Amino acid sequence: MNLTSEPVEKRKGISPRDFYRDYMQANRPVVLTDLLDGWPALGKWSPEMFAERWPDKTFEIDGKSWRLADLIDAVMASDPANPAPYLRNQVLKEHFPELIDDIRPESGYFHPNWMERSYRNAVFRELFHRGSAIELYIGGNGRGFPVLHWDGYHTHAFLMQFYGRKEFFVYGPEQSAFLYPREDCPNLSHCADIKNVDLERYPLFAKAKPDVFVLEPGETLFIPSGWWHTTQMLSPSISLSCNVGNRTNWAAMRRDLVARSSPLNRIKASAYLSAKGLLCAIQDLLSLGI
Ligand SMILES: O=C(O)CCC(=O)C(=O)O
Ligand SMILES: [Fe+2]
Repeated sequence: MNLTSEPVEKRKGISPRDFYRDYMQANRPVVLTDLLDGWPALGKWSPEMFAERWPDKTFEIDGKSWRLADLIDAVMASDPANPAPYLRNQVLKEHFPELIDDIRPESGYFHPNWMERSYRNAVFRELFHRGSAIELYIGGNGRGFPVLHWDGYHTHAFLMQFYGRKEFFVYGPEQSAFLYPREDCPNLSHCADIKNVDLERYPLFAKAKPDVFVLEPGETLFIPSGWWHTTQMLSPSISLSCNVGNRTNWAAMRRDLVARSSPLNRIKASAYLSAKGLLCAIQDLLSLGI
């Protein structure tokens, strides 16, 4: 098995349709350097903007309550020896509805997204509503995502960088055997902090080879279903994420969602999601010709 990760390409000028075929359907990561061109958020959002407009808004991070102005001070002063807390996975439209006009989530690259369709089943309606929400991340130099993981339920993810620089560590699904997935949550690695792995306990981790690169402001990483990743910020940083499910990853999503249902509901959940997948595929055929 060749485990040297191919470097993630950086591309621009690729149409949504070609992106869908060459990356989403092929389940290959890519950095799109022009997806955010023309989004008002780019060039407008900064740590100072958040501190000035919402100084007293509070967030709970790692059990402690933070005023946004104090958090931004910590983010600006953050360094690897003393990293600031990471405000992450905050649903943008809940916390900052005023900022929705600055983003263009209707971008063709994010569609089709079956999680945004309507669901009669209340459990899946709620799960997909939350699962497809655009999320915000603000953090400082030296801090990163707390755990090596792939995104829950095998969704695809777009990670959009608006301010500052973020380093990514990406491993293909074929490296799972070296990454010690947790038995209770197979999308999280026992080797949460990849820079401090106990190699006596997790010896195969030494064989894992990530592709490492920096996401610059204006760039978007597409991280496909089942690809492992984690991050470290190299400066104060502001990003958004968006998760997508469609024909390209529905079978894997369905398997995960069914496995997570109570044993009594598994057959029902499986039939429901299969039928919904078929319906969504037909809708796509009629409206998009994909
Ligand atoms: O931007 C980051 O720090 C990583 C975010 C991420 O991978 C996630 O929220 O699933
Ligand atoms: Fe992720």
